[in-house]
Amino acid sequence: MNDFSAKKILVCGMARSGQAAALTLSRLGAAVTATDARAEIVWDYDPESQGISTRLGEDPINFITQFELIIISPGISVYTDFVKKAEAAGIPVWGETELAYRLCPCEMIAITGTNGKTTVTTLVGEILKKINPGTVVAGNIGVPLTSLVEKILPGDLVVAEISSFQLETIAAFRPKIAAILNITEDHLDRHHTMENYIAAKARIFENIGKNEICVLNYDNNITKLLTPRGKTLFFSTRDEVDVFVRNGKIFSKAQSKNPGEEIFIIELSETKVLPENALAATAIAHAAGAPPEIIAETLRNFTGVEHRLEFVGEIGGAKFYNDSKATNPDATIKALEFFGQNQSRPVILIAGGSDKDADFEPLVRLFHEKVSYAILIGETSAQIARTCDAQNFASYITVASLEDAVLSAKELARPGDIVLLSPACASFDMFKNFEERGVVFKKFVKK
Ligand code: UMA
Repeated sequence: MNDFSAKKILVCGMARSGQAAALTLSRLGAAVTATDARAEIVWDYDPESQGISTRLGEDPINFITQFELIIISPGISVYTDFVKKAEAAGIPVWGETELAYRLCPCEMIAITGTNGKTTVTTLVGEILKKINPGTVVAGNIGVPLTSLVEKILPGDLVVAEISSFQLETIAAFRPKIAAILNITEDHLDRHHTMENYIAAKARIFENIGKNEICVLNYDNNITKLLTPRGKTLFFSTRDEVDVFVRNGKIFSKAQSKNPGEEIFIIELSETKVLPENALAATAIAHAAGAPPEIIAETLRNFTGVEHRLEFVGEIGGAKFYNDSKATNPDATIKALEFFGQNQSRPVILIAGGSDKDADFEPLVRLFHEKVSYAILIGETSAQIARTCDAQNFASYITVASLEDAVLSAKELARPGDIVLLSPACASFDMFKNFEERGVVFKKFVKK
């Protein structure tokens, strides 16, 4: 179904994705109804003047069967009763990503993974913009792709960050290059089991044929074992696979016409990007046709993304970093390992936030070696504290707010220390999203 004119469509969830989907569908001539569990919505436009009907503050279960197609936002679980009812009635339920894919006139590169997605998507976008100025970066990175599809031309290229929530509701979605950067425990409150989470991620390859490219991390126990239908390219910091490190240098065979030909890309010491992310971006961009010198130049000049190991400022000789985007334990482990490489002194860590059923034990095990003080905040602070007790890590305190955490860190820090906000948890207990948490942290540090 790619012709939406006169179709009765219900768009669920009126935040960024839903508003973009409703507006685009209405412009395409569909009879759109927009719904949200919330009665109060901050609109980017006036729905009425765009011909969009609204049913707010209601459960769509009572009217869902009146529609021919349901579009849901990534924030709505596929286990929700109204979604199940629509499926049982045979009504197609797509995510906003599936809709965007169907409307997108150009080829797409899709990037998923538990961690590193935003950095790698940004990097790949930066590299490919240099060979195709019509490259568009969108998706889970914060810009719903449906909001851009009307302006995209057939010769353009979309580089999309795609989450497991978005992959749960695809149907025909078929990118030209698809990558899974890594899979570690996350979002178990939504997916319930690791098996479901892995299955959702693996759907990025669901419709891929033998001419499409699948990029996978060979260092990750889960992605290493995936066997998609397409041409598979592995990257690894340890093994000499398709894109690999030898003597501190990245080499790629991703474009090799002659079997086994290894192309030198860059010395790892020339870039601030984490090796795993640099390798992933190299594999994807090289497979997409980017020349080695453009990949190297971009990696060399890349200063990072906001809320990801972002340097904020210095107080009394201690350096404060914002890693608010670390919304699961593995992301925080990666941040601690990053500072461990460059810094002999352990870091003062601010962690905790809203609960996603995460297991904090692997993270807390690292504290003895990498953390001098843990300052705990939010809904999960008691759970992390119990894990510290069980692991005999006594150097932690619990505080009531992020502002108190910054003040405590300032008291504890000595010149040369690193203070790192890397929460290992989502932000929804105290903030609208991780972006707001990062912005508030930066504001307190500057204050
Ligand atoms: N809602 C209902 N009924 C429900 C549940 C929710 O009506 O049962 C409504 C809420 O009231 C709200 C809307 O649905 O109005 C929620 O929408 P949303 O959470 O999908 O918000 P968007 O602004 O559209 O953001 C989504 C992604 N959000 C999530 O996946 C939770 C954003 O990723 C993404 O940037 C954006 O689309 C653009 O593509 C955020 C995220 O946290 C950053 N992603 C997770 C992550 O990276 O770990 C997956």
